[in-house]
Amino acid sequence: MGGGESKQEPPKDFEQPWRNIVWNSKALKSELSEFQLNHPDISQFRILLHGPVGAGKTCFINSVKSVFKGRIVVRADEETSAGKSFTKTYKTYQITDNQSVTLPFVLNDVMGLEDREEDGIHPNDIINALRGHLKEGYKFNPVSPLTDADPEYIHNPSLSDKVHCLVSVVPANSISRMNRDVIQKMKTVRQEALKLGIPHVVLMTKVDATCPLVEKDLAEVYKSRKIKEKMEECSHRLGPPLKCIFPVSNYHEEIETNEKKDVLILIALKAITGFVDDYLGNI
Ligand SMILES: Nc1nc2c(ncn2[C@@H]2O[C@H](COP(=O)(O)OP(=O)(O)OP(=O)(O)O)[C@@H](O)[C@H]2O)c(=O)[nH]1
Ligand SMILES: [Mg+2]
Repeated sequence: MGGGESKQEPPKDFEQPWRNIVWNSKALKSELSEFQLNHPDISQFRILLHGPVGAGKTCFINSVKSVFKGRIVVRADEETSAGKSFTKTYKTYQITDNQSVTLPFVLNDVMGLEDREEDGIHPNDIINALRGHLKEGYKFNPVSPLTDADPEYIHNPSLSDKVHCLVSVVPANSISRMNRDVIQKMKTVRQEALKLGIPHVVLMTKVDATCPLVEKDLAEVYKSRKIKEKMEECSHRLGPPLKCIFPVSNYHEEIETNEKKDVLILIALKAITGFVDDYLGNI
């Protein structure tokens, strides 16, 4: 849709939102904090975020922390300038709410993907993470992914070392321009997740920077044609069906949290939790 990008054209919207959203974060938050895992071996499930450099992976982790704390949290390091991946090590983030209750999931952040072979995380290291072979603090090396000959390699990962949901983080405003090699790397990782039976979700970030309607009012996100087109593009380019794709807008400039951003993030987390529940029920 080359011509669709023209700034002159007024954005078209649907009369009715195509997903029904109740803009109330409170119920979603308690549902998630009270969620009980249906597996005896783990008390928390692991969500792995990957995607191109600057997609908003680290920003999403801080956003999730902010949603549950009810204030802006800046813990995981974000970077404002595009370019080389800012995140360099494998790190697990716990989420706690404002009552200091720990949520039943953890988030893992990895180095970003780049188009050049020798830059960015090697897809084999994302696969290593999926399978539970990476130790906390592992430093990514783009040219040489971890192998089983390495002393750092976890040979017999427990269920809690492994990843229970793969999340691809893709910016809505650059999905069309995303390099074919990056897409290919993401597809390879998706195939591995499917082979392992691990659910795969796409978080489409930066919807605020993609459609003027949405920039003005985030509640318009499911009325915007442009956002739906971008979600369809994610589906075509990466593989997952639309029902596994969730638009979000991260906290990146605000000094307070707001209901609409919270709800979109919580809806994505609720869907992930449901998919993981199904997955754990089957292993
Ligand atoms: N407008 C807007 N900007 C965002 C959003 N999410 C992230 N950003 C900005 O995008 C930039 C990159 O975000 P990061 O979270 O550091 O990206 P990353 O995916 O962790 O990148 P690497 O660690 O370098 O691979 C930051 O300047 C954020 O402020 C969003 O939803 N909307
Ligand atoms: Mg990062």
